[in-house]
Amino acid sequence: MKTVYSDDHRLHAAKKELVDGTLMPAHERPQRADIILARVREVGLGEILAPEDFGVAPLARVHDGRYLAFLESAWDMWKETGREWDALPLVWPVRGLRAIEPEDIDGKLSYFSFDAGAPITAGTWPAVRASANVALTAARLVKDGERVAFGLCRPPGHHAAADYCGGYCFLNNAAIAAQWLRDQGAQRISVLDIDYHHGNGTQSIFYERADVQFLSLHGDPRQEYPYFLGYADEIGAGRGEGYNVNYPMEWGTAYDAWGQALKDACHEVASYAPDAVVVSLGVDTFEKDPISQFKLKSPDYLDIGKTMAGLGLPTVILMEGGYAVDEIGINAVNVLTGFDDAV
Ligand code: OKP
Ligand code: ZN
Repeated sequence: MKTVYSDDHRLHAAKKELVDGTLMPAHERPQRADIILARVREVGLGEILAPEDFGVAPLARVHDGRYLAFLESAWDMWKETGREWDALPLVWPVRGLRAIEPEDIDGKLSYFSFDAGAPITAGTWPAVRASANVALTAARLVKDGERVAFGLCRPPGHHAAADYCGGYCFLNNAAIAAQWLRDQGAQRISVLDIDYHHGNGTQSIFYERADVQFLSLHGDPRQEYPYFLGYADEIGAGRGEGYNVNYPMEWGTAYDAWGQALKDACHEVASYAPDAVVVSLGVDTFEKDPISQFKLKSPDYLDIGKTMAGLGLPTVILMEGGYAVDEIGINAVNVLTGFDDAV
């Protein structure tokens, strides 16, 4: 399969991440994409293409205009106040507080985020634009007839909602690709999110819609980030009722149970009969992932690719998480070769 990749991902490199109450090297680092790309080359997966520039219009189909304006201007506003470290919020408008967009940059960072996991740097805006263009270019390859394409997105996107960032995510690449495919004439799209963490952003974007089905396999929100979405009783609302499917699983889940959930999700996709599938691919389900608690092993990723290929549907595979950098290339590319070998 073809891979879409942009070097511009490295314009976003967070200095630190708050882990266990202390500042640590950020898990979501440029090396992640470098290692996946090296593995794509090593196995001879296929052609590697640069993204096309789709402009802001496809982003604005998913994200709020004020949120996009904030992302574009946040670094300059932060810098104007004399600060050089990554821009991060410290306050959130939780229960009983008023959600009014402040004028002050620190207030805006709070208003447009749900955690302190998405630091804005000098290069964040161009990097997230490139990541979305990678997703859109992969979607265009599939729209133009490729059976499958891989968008090596970085930064990831599935925690980003219409108007907030968080969890290393700024623009929701999977949602942008799914919406673009709809706008190009697809009637129904399934977004299958197999990252370890619940895709709260993607779920919230499509929650009341019947034209985009969202399915997510993830750590149970009772135990796991992002905590406040991802329960099994979230089935969609209004016209979207029945088109949101969550598979929360407990810490320690291995491939026997996880693979069963994937098979069930694939049955749900098949009954929905979408024109295309967008996969949010995280390999943080891996047993050695430093921030996650599932127990998948490297060969399991071949089977994941094979299972998804068994749907027989046009498929756009987009990179989300995975933080065991030594094995991230093997695991991510195992999904892709497992898919290719089955078609
Ligand atoms: C992004 B993606 C857990 C802290 C979680 C943020 C995790 C973001 C994951 N102790 N911090 O879904 O891989
Ligand atoms: Zn994740």
